[in-house]
Amino acid sequence: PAAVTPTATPLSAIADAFENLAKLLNHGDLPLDAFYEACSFVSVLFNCLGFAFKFAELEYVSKLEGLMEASPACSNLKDVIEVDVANKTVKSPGSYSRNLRRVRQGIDLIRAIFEQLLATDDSCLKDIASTAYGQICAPYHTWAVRTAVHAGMYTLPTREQLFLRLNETEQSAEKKMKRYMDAAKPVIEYVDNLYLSRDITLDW
Ligand code: 1PZ
Repeated sequence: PAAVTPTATPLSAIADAFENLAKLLNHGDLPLDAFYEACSFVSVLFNCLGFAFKFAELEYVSKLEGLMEASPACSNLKDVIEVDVANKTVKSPGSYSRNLRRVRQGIDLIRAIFEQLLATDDSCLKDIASTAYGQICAPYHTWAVRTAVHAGMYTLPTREQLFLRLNETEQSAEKKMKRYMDAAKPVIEYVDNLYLSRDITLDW
């Protein structure tokens, strides 16, 4: 009988993409195109959440596309910061560096959601997602956005439905979520250091 190869699922694609990104970190600056590609895989997660998070997807995608407009002038993420530092536009609405900060918050939010999913077997995603959102994004979001996100939390699927939609079981998802968490961590730290090394604080 032919060897059974495990089917690629959205979660394995996300874990693979971030592991490749983490490997690139060992070779110096992160290329913008590789970062963009890995961050694009995240979009499939939104499809599992339902209509209430459509606005989150549109927001995330628009920040990612805005960041990619820095190419080809900027070939890596360090150049992106350099350009905005030179133009004094690091925190300006819609700037590359601001979009990079927002995308970074998105991939960190997913890391925190996975962390919460692994920490509890709670079947209700509302508490899991609220805790992660409160830690990672809420401090930087306006009252209007926090209110909309809070309302959306009541429409989330159950944990079982989420894994089913991702074509995973509790067991198969666990490994992949851990792989993503391990790979995303150094990538997030790298992005943070791009700002910190230019004396830009991360309180926004
Ligand atoms: C399985 C559990 C799922 C939980 C889902 C939790 C989703 C939280 C969604 C947060 C939506 C925030 C939408 C709007 C944010 C805006 O305030 C900022 C504005 O940035 P500015 O224009 O001031 O520079 N936009 C962003 O931060 C863009 C990225 C937000 C989306 C991150 C979502 C990450 C992935 C969620 C998991 C699928």
